[in-house]
Amino acid sequence: MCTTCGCGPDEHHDHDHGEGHHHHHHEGDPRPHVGTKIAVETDLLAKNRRFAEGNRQLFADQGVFVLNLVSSPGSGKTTILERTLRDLAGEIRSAVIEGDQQTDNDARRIAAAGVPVRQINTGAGCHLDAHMVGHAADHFDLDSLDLLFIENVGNLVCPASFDLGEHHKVVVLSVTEGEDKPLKYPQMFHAADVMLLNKVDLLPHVDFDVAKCREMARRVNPAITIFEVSSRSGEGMEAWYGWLRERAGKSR
Ligand SMILES: Nc1nc2c(ncn2[C@@H]2O[C@H](COP(=O)(O)OP(=O)(O)O)[C@@H](O)[C@H]2O)c(=O)[nH]1
Ligand SMILES: [Mg+2]
Repeated sequence: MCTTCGCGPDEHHDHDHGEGHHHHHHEGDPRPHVGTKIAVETDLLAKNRRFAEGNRQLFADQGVFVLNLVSSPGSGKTTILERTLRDLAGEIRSAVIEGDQQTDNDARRIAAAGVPVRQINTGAGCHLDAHMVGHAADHFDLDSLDLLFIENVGNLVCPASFDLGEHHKVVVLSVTEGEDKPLKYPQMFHAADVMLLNKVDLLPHVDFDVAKCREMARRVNPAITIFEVSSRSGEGMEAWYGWLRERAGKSR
């Protein structure tokens, strides 16, 4: 969880990092004591975990494989989804939950790919939580789905702490972001089981050391599965689809 904003599952607070009015704090002292903060965080995460367990049970009962896509903004989560959904259409029955602070731009892109989609706008919130996802999932006929993607809010920090009841977190890192991100955001790369190294079509134009990046990702998470992909050229996507096919698709 983000220890600066103390973000939690039910808080839709405005917080700013400058001249800040912390509406949700006590008068006088604008910040809670550290001990209070830790207690609040523990409570929020415990509550989230209970909702996540509910989701996990629901997904298991309905036989749907659920992936939580996380990354910084612009790494290519939506583009990867668009291509994956088009390429696997007629083979794996999929749906998408789209998380963003504002707009339904991504939901419209997914809908254009012919797949059922629900948008969650988090407002000031910097991550999806299990309660929001449970409500969004209610809108699908889960029993008729093989695969549910959740595109999280673009943020390499806070979504790492929030279990949504998914089977795996899939972290997307693009080659324009620098190979050191796994070491800078270790919680996220530790929480993810898969890393999609995206935009490899741009490698000739950027200083990005793929071998170093793999090594850094493995340093924080020795078991992480890595695919090098381009959702633009399609390079490497087949290996990712193979991984998906092995896990989703109860119809076959
Ligand atoms: N060159 C290149 N651009 C990409 C690739 N994947 C995504 N993009 C571009 O990166 C930008 C952000 O992509 P988007 O999917 O919206 O990222 P998101 O914020 O993580 O959902 C868009 O302009 C995409 O066209 C890729 O594999 N190669
Ligand atoms: Mg997106």
